[in-house]
Amino acid sequence: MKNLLLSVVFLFALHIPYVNADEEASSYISHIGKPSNVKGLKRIQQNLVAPPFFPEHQQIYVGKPRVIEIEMVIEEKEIEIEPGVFVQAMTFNGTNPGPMMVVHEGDYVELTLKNPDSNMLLHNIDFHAATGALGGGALTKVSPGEQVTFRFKADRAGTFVYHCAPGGLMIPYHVVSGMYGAITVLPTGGLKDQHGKTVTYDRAYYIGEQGWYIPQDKDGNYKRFNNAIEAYADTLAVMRGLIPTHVTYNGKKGALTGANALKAKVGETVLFVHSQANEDSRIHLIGGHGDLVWPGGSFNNVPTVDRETWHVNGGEAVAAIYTFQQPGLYAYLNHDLIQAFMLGGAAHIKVEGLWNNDLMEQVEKPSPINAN
Ligand SMILES: [Cu+2]
Repeated sequence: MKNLLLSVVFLFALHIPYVNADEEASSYISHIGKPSNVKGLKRIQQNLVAPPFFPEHQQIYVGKPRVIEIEMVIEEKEIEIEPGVFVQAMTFNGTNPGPMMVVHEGDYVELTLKNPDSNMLLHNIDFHAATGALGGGALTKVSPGEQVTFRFKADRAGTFVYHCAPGGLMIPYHVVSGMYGAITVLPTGGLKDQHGKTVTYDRAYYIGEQGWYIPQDKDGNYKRFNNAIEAYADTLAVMRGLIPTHVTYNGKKGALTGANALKAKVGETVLFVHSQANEDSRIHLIGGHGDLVWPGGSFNNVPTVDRETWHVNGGEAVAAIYTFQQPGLYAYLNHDLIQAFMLGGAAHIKVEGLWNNDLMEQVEKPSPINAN
C-alpha cells in the first residue's frame, strides 16, 4: 500500500511540469473554438538558409492559402563577435539573426521548434506576425530534449521580428544574447509602389542588427564564460546600463563587410529587410537612398519614397527597396555614427557596373587653392 502510494506521488510529481505547462498555455486560450480548417490545403516545406539570404520563394502569389512547414533548431553556442570577444549566444538555427522565413498573406506557418538536449535552457518563440497566446510564446515552450509544433495564420502582410520570450528577465536576456530573427509575409499579389504598381526585386538581403552587452573584468578585458547561465548575472549588470558594448550586423564584426560584402549590379533592385529586436536603429545607405521604404515593414501601407534614413524601432523589421544606379562600395549603416563606427553596426554592398557621369563626376581633381 505504501509503495503504491509512493509511486502515485512519484508519477504525479513527474507529471507536474506538464500539468503546469498545459494550465499556463490554456490561460492564454480561455475558450477553445472550432478546429482550424487546414485540411486539404497544399503543404510546402520551406528550407531555411542562413542570413543575409532569403529562402527560395515566389515574389507574387495569388491563390489559396498554403501551409508552410518550417523546422528550426535552437542552438546555445559561443560566438566570437570580434577577434578575442566572445559571447554565450542563444540562436535559432545557429545564426544571429535567426533565419528569414518567407510566406504569403493568408498562409499558415507550421513551425516545428526543436530544443536539443545539448542545450541548457528552456526556450520558445514569439512571432510578432502571429495573433494570440503571446505570439505563440505560450504554446511553444520547450525544455532541452523537447520539440513542439504549432501553427499560426499569417493574416497580415509585412516584415516581422520573431524572438525567444521564455518569461521574466529571461526575455531580454535571451534576446540580447542573439535569439531572434524575422519573417516576411508578402502581400497578396506582391509588393506595390506608392502608385499601386507591382514592384519586384532582383535580390533580397536580411540584415539583423544586434546589440551585445559584454561584461568586462577589472582590467577592462571582455570576460569569457563557459555557458549562458554563468554569464547571466554579469551580463544583466551591463544590460541595466542600456548601452551595448558591441553592435553587429549578422552576428559578428565583418560578417557583411570586406570579402563578405553584399553584392549587387547597377540596375538591380534590392530588397533590404533590417531588424532590431531590442534597441532602435536608423538605417542609411551612404551614396544611395530608400526608393521605397515601408515603415515598420507594413506592406499594406503605401510606402514612403526617396528616403535618406529610415527608422527601425526596437522590436520590428523594416523593409526598403533600392535600385542601384552607380557602381562602387556602399556602406549601409546605423546613422547613429557612434554605434556604426565605435560599436560596429555596418555592412557593405559591392555594386558592379558602369559609372554614370550625369549623376556625379569630379569636375576638377583636388589641387592647391587658386589664389585668384
Ligand atoms: Cu531562448
